[in-house]
Amino acid sequence: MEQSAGKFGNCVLVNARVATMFGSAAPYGLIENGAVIIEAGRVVWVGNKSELPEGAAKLPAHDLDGRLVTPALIDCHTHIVYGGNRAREFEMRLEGASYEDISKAGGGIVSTVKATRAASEEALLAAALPRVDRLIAEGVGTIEIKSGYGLDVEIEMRMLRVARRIGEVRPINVKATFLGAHALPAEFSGKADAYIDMVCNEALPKAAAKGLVDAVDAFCEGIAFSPEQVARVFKTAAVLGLPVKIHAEQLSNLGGTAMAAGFSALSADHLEYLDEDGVRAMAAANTVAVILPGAFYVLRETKLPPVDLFREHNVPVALATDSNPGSSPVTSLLLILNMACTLFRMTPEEALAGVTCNAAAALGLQGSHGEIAPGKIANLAVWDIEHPAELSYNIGLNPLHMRIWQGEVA
Ligand code: DI6
Ligand code: FE
Repeated sequence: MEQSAGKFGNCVLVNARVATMFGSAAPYGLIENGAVIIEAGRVVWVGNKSELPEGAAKLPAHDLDGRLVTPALIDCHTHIVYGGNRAREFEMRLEGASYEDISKAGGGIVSTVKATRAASEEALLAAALPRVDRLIAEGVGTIEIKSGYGLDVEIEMRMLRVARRIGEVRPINVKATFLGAHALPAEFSGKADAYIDMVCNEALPKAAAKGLVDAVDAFCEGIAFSPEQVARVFKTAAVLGLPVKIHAEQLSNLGGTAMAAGFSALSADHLEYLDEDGVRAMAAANTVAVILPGAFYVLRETKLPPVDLFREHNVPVALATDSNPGSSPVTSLLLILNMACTLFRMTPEEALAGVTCNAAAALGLQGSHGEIAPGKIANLAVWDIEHPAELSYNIGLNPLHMRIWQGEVA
């Protein structure tokens, strides 16, 4: 069956293998000989074809020829809007330059801030769209996009407007996250607390007042901000009624994750250096662990995130591209599935949960996204494969047959 883009309408999908990622005791919530009823852009029924409700016979049926259906994928941590690129820095590192040499030569995150500030809103959008399109082509239906390369009031808002516009010009839901506390801009050198004052008193309230912010993130690290500084940003978020997330324990253990759990953070991200107390704090706060194998790979890290502790304490684990010009120039979420299995020893089932149900929870979308279940938005991916493990196993193969977004083929 080939469908051109457009309205699918109310229908029933039949002859499908459905990895619901919910409910049943079967791995992947898999239903063989499955059927899915879609009405008004939502899933209203999923189950075995032999148990279809009577009214289903009146709906147009689409035969999926035995293909595998999963929830549309969710990339829950990206920095996909930015100016320039850092390919020259990549070359310099391979030629033996240290991160410090590169910073002195004007490279690193500072160079992306410079290029992002110099770019117009149109230019930032034009640069981001091909990257977003790569994700859509792999069945991604929801993406989180962070600011954090403006580091001043106006450019942070420009980045967030671009994030919003991506959701208007492409068939994808966008969650926009304010990451003003990502790095210290040169003009605040030696004055990190004054910069945090600016973020709390000006940048974040202004961006929130314009409706540009769905969540607030911060980079808690020796090279970025302390847990105390990040807590100030989170207090401002709480006053504004916005949920928080954190980049923490990526290069060292500063206790940022436990601090963020105290603010009921939706997620804590990276987490290579997290200890068991931090994992316990996450479990108590229902905070999702977002682990990012792209950055681990590019930075040639050796310290693994504590995947066994997440399992032991039932902390849900999500995966994302962390798409950014420095530590993870990655625009393939399928590649991330393979990396999570190969580098972090996750199972293919855990990996798929990491880009569906658990990624939804990392964005506060567990009520509407990430599973194929009655009442959920009909965001689905139809794949030319037999078993869901193939999504993690293949490298560089994109078996997407069709993406259904809000009940439409898109
Ligand atoms: N952690 C990262 O890995 C990226 N940001 C962050 O907080 C790096 C961003 C960059 O190098 O441009
Ligand atoms: Fe990141």
